[in-house]
Amino acid sequence: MKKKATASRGGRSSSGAPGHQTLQEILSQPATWLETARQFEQNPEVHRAFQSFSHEGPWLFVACGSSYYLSRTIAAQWTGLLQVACTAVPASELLFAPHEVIRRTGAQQVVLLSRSGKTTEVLRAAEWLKANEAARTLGVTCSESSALEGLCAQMLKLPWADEKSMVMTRSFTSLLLLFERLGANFAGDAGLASSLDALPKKTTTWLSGNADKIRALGTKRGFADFVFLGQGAHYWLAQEAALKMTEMSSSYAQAYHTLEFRHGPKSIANRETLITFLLSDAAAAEEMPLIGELKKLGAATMVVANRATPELRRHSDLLIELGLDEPEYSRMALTAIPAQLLGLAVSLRKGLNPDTPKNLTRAVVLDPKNVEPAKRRGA
Ligand code: F1P
Repeated sequence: MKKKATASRGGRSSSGAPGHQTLQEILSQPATWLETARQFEQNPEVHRAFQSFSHEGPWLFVACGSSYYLSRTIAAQWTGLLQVACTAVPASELLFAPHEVIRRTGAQQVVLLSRSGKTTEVLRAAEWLKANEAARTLGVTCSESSALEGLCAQMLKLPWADEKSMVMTRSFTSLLLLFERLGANFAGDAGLASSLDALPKKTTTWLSGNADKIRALGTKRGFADFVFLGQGAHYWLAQEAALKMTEMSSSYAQAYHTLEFRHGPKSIANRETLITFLLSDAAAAEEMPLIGELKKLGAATMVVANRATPELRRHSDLLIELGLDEPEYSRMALTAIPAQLLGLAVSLRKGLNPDTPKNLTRAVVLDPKNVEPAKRRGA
């Protein structure tokens, strides 16, 4: 039998067993969300950060990696919730085509989102915006102090949501929930705000009934590659899920709009492929037949749905039911958790350590001598 790779290949996390830190951070999400809600309600710093921003748009989010997919998820929700133009770009896009991005988005309010507050591309984007007085800027980070602070008009910090591990898990969902709360406030949607209040307790119950099932799927069977599918805002959670799987387990993972998968990528479906569906209320009826089609091609399927149906049970190797009465927006943070647990399990099965993934660092900080200083318009 092939000798199992030793965990030492991935290095040991400071807290002992490989993946221990990441697992604790994943399981701490309900408590972290409660603290986020408390801070949103009671912390004057949080209120001050938002005071000079209006619910009128257009809004632009600028970020990298998981923070970019988080920004896209928020922007997709706010466009519907606030009925304003709201989008997100990778920081590098603003760097290399600033006038095109500002003109295309009409952005007057820009959120620069960086867990570390150290990512060079985000800092350079903030420098350009400041040098060109291009928009009102809000820096958002989980670091107590960072270079981002001096570059933005307002700062919002969530240190309680930061991770020690490399990959973003609770910081991703806590930031998402904070902006969902802000969106609910801006929209005067008390129903959404109260449904967000219910989430931490329901997620604690959900974790006790589902975390082990998801980890078992990733532990028991080896897969050559992973696909994550979603429509609308769920597409951006699918992108984040694919990034989690790649970061934690050094596996091949791709994300598509669910129905786009038929238009070519479907050719990879086989026994060694695990395809995860993040079903959305709007598209579920049309996404459902694709699950059966891919099962017929031999692929394994994990389906994350709010409510189970006999048909979903029939076509899912693992059907994960959220089971919440809350509106879809407030289910998004919970929808992000299955991929976090799956990535952790696959990483450990491969003898890696998701606390300290291969080739990666917590933030991409580039050597200053290779970085162009921000230029003023026409300079
Ligand atoms: C952005 C980021 C992370 C990624 C990795 C490298 O970091 O791309 O999303 O998981 O940690 O950095 P940040 O700007 O949000 O700190």
